[in-house]
Amino acid sequence: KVTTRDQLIKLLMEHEHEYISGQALSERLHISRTAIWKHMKELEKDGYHIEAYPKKGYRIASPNHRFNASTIKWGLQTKWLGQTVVFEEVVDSTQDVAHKTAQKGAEHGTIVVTDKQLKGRGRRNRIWASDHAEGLWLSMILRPELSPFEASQFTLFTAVSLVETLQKLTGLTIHIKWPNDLYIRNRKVCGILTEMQAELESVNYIIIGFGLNVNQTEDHFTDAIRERSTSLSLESNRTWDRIQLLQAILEDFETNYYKYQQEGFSYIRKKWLHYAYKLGEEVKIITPHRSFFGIIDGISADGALIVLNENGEKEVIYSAEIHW
Ligand code: BT5
Repeated sequence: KVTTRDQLIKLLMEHEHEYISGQALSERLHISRTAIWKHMKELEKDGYHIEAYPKKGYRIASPNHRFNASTIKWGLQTKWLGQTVVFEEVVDSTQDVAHKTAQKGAEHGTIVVTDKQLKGRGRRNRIWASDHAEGLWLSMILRPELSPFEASQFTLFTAVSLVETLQKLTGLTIHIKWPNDLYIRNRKVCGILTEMQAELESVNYIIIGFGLNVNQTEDHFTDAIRERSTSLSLESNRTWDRIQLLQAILEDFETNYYKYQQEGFSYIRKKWLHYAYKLGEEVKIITPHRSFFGIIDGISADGALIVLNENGEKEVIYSAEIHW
């Protein structure tokens, strides 16, 4: 249900660069000017910075309004994803908070969001640089009907959903590097980390974390990763409102989730191949057992990587690092 407050926020966001009069707002929303004024006070309390001038009207002063549970939820058009938000300004890792929250019985769709992580992590305990409030660092708690071996498909699904939203919003061209990276040109802009709690047969819950570089400048990246990393801002020469991005990501993810459930992984696979990075090209593949050069041929019906090895034979790879 869209509340008056949601509509008000939407109107203000649409008129981000101009003032909109109390009279105009009151006519559009069918409430009194006093009611508008009260709403503005509430918005301010929850972190929006509103400018108000007697003859001009109202305006949201900074598009990068404060990031917290209520600003994330306001105007969010989802049924379950992100309807419960755990927000902390600083955490070690949203994945750890999400595991604890899930173990306490958090419902499907609960998200854990932060401004800064002190111990953000990637796969195999690699470091995910996120000790500043310029990106989106979050974990989603999902409780799908799933067997453990299907969980890796969720990473690919998340990648596809993220690419679609980000391309739509930013106009940038984004590719997916198997299994869990989003790339713009030759640089990583986002990484996804899927973890789960499972029995032999069934998944109790899965936690999908992603880190998306949004407003970083080059200075935000350490020497070790600067050459290989980028942010939406660096690629588009503008800053992005993290809340608008996050809301769009959650809304699309929820819509795609239904399609994925109805149509199965084949639906995701087709899209994934469309966005795949280095498809048909030679890369270096490092598996736990060996490393070799091969050509990326695609992904299998269950999401494993298919490569053509040195002898031109097809190999199915479940776990590997890809380099070039
Ligand atoms: C990933 O791992 O790419 C998964 C990253 C998931 C991060 C999210 S943030 C919210 C949630 N909470 C967490 O603690 N984690 C998740 P992997 O494929 O292993 O890649 C890690 C590698 O990416 C590092 O070794 C660096 O080379 C590089 N890297 C680290 N920080 C980066 C950044 N901010 N941008 C681009 N590349 C980065």
